[in-house]
Amino acid sequence: MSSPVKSFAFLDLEATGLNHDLPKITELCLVAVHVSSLENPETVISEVQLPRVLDKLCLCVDPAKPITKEACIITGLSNEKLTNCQKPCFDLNLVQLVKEFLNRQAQPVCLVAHNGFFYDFPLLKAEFQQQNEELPSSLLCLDSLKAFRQLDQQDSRYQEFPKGFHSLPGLYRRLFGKEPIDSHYAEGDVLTLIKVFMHKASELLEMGNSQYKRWSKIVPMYSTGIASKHNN
Ligand code: DCM
Ligand code: MG
Ligand code: MG
Repeated sequence: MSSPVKSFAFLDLEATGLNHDLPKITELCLVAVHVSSLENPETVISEVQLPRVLDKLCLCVDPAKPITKEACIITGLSNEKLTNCQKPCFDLNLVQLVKEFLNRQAQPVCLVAHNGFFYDFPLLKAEFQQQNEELPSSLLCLDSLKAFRQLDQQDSRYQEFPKGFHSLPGLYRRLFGKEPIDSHYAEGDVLTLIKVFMHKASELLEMGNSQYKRWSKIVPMYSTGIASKHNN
């Protein structure tokens, strides 16, 4: 069965904290890959290589909100560093960049993020909403955490999964027998995600339509104005 999706745009966001912190984005990375690169991956000594043709967008963002201590430690991004480097906030220019980046890809495009249905997509949608902006409703979304979990549930070798079994570092360690590089850096997490996705690409692509959600069905993590009201 040929894939209805022509491009996969792998996404990772770093932010000021977790859902209950009403986070604001501190870093965004999108890496777009054509479906043909996933269907016919290049290998060197039987190791799957990242596609040669990929588009990358990676940007730091001033969140205009305090970054929690935990987020600061794991991402290495502090309010001070982002201010010193004069990074702009999540503004209309960034909205335009993301839109144009996705427009350049062969259509239809599917965003892929690990735990995306719970964290990255609702957060991105909340940021867009604060700019009174939207992504095209035809855009598709896939949560690789949900997809990997579903694949393993069909595998009779597994009865139940230990904690962290389907986390991004957990999957990477299991598939590659080593630690992922640059965890909690948006680009590092995206490249790790592409590598684990490529490892199971044929199975993941075969799961097909049941895995995709339309962007229009994603509910923003919080409504406009709430995160900035809690700034202090
Ligand atoms: N995050 C957090 N505390 C954690 C894990 C994540 O505050 N223990 C927040 C900050 C990260 C964001 O989630 O920037 C995205 O996580 P990840 O780096 O796993 O993509
Ligand atoms: Mg992430
Ligand atoms: Mg990350």
